Amino acid sequence: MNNYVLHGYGESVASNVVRLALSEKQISFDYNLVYLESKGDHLKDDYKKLNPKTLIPTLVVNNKPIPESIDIMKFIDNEHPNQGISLFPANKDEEFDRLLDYLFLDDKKELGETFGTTGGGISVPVLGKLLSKRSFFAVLWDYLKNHGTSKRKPIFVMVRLFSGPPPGLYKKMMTFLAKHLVYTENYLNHGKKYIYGDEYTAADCLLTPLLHRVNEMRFHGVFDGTEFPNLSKYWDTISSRPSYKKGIIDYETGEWKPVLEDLYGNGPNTYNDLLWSEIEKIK
Ligand SMILES: N[C@@H](CCC(=O)N[C@@H](CS)C(=O)NCC(=O)O)C(=O)O
Repeated sequence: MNNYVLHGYGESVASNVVRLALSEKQISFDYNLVYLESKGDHLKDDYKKLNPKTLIPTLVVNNKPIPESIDIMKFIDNEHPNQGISLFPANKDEEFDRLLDYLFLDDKKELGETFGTTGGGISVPVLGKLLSKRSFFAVLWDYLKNHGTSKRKPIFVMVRLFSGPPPGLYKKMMTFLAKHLVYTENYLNHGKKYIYGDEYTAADCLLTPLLHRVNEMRFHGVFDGTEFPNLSKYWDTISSRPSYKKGIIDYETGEWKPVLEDLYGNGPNTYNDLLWSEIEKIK
C-alpha cells in the first residue's frame, strides 16, 4: 500500500494534471476511480467528506485529503524536492504564477475566461451525453442537493436538459478557444522547449491536458504544423514524454470514446469550421 491515494477520473483535465505531475515526480500511488457525470460518485457523502466542493481530484496523504490540483502539485514538490523534476522552479518569477493562473481550471472563474476554464467548456457535448445516462430528475435532484460548488449546479442541470451544450454556449466556447490557442501559439514564440522555459514544470502539467482535450474533442488541424507551428512542436514534445502515456492515456475509462464516436463518427468536431473561422478573424 502506498502513502498516497489519488481520487480521480480518467478523462478529467484536473485529474490528468495531477497524474502527470505524479508521473514526472516518479511517485507511486493508489488510485480510486470516481465516476463523474454517468454515475455521480463525486456527489456521494463519502467523497464529499474528502472534497467538500465535490470536485476531483483529491490526493489523500495518510488519511489527510488535499483537494485542488495546484495545491497537490505544490505538496508533492515540497515533499520530494530531489525526486523527478522540479514542478515549481526555484528561480520562478511572477510570470510563472500568472501562467499557472491562466492554465488552471479555476472553479471560481467563468467558463472560457482563461484557457484552463475553456478546457471544461469544450467538453460539454460529452458531459451532456454522459449525464443523459441518468434521468433528468435524478440529475436535477442529485446536483441541486449534493453538488458542493453552487456555480456549477445550474450549468449541469441545463447540460442534462439539452443532453449537451445549451443553445449558444458552444459557439461562445469556439470564440474563447480560438483566442486561447492563438495566445498560446504567440506565447511560444519565446522559442523555449516548454511553456515556461527549457524545463518541464507545473505549467506544462496544466497545459498538456488542455491540449489533449482539444485533440480528444476532435478539433482538427491544430497540431499538424500548418497554422500553429509552435503549438504543433510543443505538442510533439510533451506527448512524447513517458508521463503523457503514464498519466493520461493509461487512465482512460473508456466512457468517452463511444460517446465521441456517436457525436462525430470518424470526423472532426461539428464546430471545427467555426473554430477555424474564429481563429482566422484574430490571427
Ligand atoms: N480547481 C479544481 C477544479 C477541479 C474540477 O473542476 N474538476 C472537474 C473535473 S476536470 C470536476 O470535478 N467536475 C465534476 C463536477 O463539477 O461535477 C482543481 O484544479 O482541482
